[in-house]
Amino acid sequence: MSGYFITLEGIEGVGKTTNLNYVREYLERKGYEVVVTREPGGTPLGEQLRELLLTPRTEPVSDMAELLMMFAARAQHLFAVIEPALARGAWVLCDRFTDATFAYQGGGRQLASEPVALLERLVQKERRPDLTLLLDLPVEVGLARAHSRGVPDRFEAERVEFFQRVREAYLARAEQEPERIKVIDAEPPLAQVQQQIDRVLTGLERQ
Ligand code: T5A
Repeated sequence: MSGYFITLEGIEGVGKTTNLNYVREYLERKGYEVVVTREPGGTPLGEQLRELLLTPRTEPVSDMAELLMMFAARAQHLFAVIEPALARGAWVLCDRFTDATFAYQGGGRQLASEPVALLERLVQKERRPDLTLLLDLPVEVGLARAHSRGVPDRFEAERVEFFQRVREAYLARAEQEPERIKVIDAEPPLAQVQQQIDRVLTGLERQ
């Protein structure tokens, strides 16, 4: 029996981490084994790469170096965590995955989708998420939530226009893949956001 791979996506401060825990509790109540993980990260090597990627630095970082580090972390994550968990039938809940690379490196950094798609095929072969919850809200609202937590990381320090491009790239992907990517309006109070998530998860059980 193969497991089920769910990812949560969205710009800074949309509530991915908050709602990941909500989805985990929902699935655990149903009796599933749930593996919760994140990108970049999810393995000791991946967490070290995350630290390198998120720490603000004076040295300019090439967009290509950033892209390759994201996929280096992802290759290790697939090898050590995601594929083994899916192979034993677990549900994998991942805070960000390759849609984030299309959105941040493809859209935000303006590398376009071709190099991302190339690495996606190389690193992931056929593996894609079964379901993606794209939490969406206006950039200003997300950044205000994220900034209320303190010192911005290397991405959070980007300009508003960067996150506008990221959001647009996410929404464009959702339009291209409406079956997999479910857009959730993340602006209302949490209870209303979670009602929308409930509807998607209930739909899964009926399949
Ligand atoms: N990245 C990642 C790439 O560039 N390429 C890639 O391929 C990948 C995988 C990772 C960074 O790496 C980049 C993108 C990112 O910049 P991260 O920590 O995973 O960083 O991502 P962040 O977006 O920075 O995580 P945040 O913690 O900022 O955002 P979350 O998880 O979306 O938000 P959360 O749940 O922590 O909530 C933020 C605050 O809002 C409140 C929460 O209580 C919390 O205080 N909140 C709400 N408030 C009111 N109403 C609601 N509905 C709320 N929902 C949450």
